[in-house]
Amino acid sequence: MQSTLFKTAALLLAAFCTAASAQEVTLRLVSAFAENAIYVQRLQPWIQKVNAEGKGVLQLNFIGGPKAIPTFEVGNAVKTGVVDMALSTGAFYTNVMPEADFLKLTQIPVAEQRKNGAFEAISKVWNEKGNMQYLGRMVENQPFHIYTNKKIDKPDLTGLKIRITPVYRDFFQALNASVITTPPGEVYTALDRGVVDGYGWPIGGIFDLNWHEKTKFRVDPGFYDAEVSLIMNLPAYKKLTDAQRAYLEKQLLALEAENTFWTRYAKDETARQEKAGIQTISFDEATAKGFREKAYEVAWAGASKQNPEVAARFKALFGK
Ligand code: 173
Ligand code: 173
Repeated sequence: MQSTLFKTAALLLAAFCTAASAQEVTLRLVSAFAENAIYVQRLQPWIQKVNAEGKGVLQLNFIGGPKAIPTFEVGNAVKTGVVDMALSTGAFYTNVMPEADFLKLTQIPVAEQRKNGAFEAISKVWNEKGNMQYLGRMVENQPFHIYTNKKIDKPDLTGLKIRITPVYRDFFQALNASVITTPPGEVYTALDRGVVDGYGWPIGGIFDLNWHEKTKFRVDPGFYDAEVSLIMNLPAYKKLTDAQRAYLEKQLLALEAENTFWTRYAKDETARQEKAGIQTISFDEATAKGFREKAYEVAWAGASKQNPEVAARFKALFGK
């Protein structure tokens, strides 16, 4: 009698647990940037918050950085559902869709992109071409720069070997550089061995992997805006319940609301570079203006070549 009661209770408990866990989903998340990169450092507390507040609804399981999945393979892992979610920049998954790299060309904050239709336009392309949901952008106000060990006195990289990703390719080639694509994890070694004379990177983050030890100059002004976003496998996203999707959305908006950090960080990192002895190379006003204009011109021309229809749609929505 007692054992029957026990069995019934155990069965009921098991059924309850199944029902409860059907409402809680655990998503596997990787990062295309190494775990000590600033972007991942800032993602960690958010993951903890999502998990603390999302008990019984949604949990995130952070798998790791490029050691788990190499930087340039993260996009495909999301597309095919090997992982559910990733922190990446579009330049790392142009192998999935060349349009991914267009996001560096936004000149308005993500909050505004959500209002003016840009975010929706991006989402549509990510759904259709990447089998992905574009979730949210966690980095903005981080312009890219040229960092070099050879002094230049005009915007001309003739004779310089520069480490790039797709972000910089068209522009640096237009400046006559010879270019080598590497993930961030290989930059230090490339500098150390003299394989490259310099590299492209945003204003912040060069201290995270000690690149400052191998960097003499930063070229001003910066150009574009580093885009680092969360992306998700589309079938996994569609499988979420309404409550799970709403919860995720709420947390993504909270993450984006923290983006005011980046303006301050850009200022701090600029000062830190100066303190570390990195000299600024700058041009006269007209040359600087031409340099920035050329950066955008060349990039939009490249985008139009990749996908004229999407480039035109984005360009109309990404500008100030
Ligand atoms: O892959 C990396 O090594 C990486 O993303 C990175 C970049 C800068 C600082 C630290 C890590
Ligand atoms: O690796 C890179 O230089 C790059 O493309 C990038 C993009 C966004 C943020 C940081 C780096």
